Amino acid sequence: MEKAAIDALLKEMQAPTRGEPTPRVKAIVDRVVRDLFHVIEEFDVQPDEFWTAVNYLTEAGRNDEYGLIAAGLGFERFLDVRLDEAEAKAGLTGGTPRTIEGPLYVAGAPLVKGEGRLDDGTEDGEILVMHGQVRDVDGTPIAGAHVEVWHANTRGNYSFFDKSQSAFNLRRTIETDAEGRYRFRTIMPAGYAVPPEGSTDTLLKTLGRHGHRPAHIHFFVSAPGHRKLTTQINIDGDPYLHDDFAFATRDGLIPPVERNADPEAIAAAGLNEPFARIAFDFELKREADALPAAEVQRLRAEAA
Ligand code: MBD
Ligand code: FE
Repeated sequence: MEKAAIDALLKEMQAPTRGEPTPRVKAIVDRVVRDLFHVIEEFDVQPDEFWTAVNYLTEAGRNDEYGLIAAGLGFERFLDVRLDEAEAKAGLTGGTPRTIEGPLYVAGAPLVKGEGRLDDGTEDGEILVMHGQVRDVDGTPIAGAHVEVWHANTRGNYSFFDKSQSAFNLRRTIETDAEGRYRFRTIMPAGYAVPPEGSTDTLLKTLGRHGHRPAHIHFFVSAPGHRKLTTQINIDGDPYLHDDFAFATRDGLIPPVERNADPEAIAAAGLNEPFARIAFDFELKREADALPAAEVQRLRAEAA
């Protein structure tokens, strides 16, 4: 088909026939449909192939995998790059780098003050102690900041989505103390892999890709007057550290892991076996006018 003939067809199809369209949504939908028409033409997509794609999308929705697909195809990372650019243009620089939220946050985790334990003690993992300070970009500590933390267990599974784990296992909100400090004890997470034979796995395999993430810990860090930070740290040494299917690894988010087997250090930490320790400080940018919100609205799981 001639391009002009496609566009003539589209013009007819996209003319409003009832009521007032919502201009932004109409402009975007019209553009996406137009681009897809041209893709079908350019690749000579056959009806069977088109309906295979529709069925794929239907099943991906039924499997609740769009969050995974958005991460795996790089959309979530792209949105981060755009937010970074908007902040840089507004003169907001410095601070801890953001990186993607992913689809596995659950709202409503217990709040603890200063420090807490994330694991429920049922799993025999390597003990990890992580601690640090929340500061603004000038280095001033922020007392009362909220550090929301969530991560996978030793099998790479997240509580709530993995019904074998207790409620809010490996999930807490920690409020920083008077010096802006937080500290938690947990177990070392393992890397994540997309559900085998699921929609994302099928797609990635077809694209010649894998669905693995390096071991990581997620954070939302928030305080009044500051840009909400969505970020993660990666566990150094993971084989997928620079081969993340979700493109979330960033310089500045790979803190050293200190392994401690010295009896005195173990006793000083109030433990009775060797442990790993990560020190990591968060720096929040100050909020500014006329910037896209750093707090992203999306459908999230919520547990009581
Ligand atoms: C995860 O644990 C994750 O963090 C992302 C981004 C995607 C899938 C699983
Ligand atoms: Fe994750």
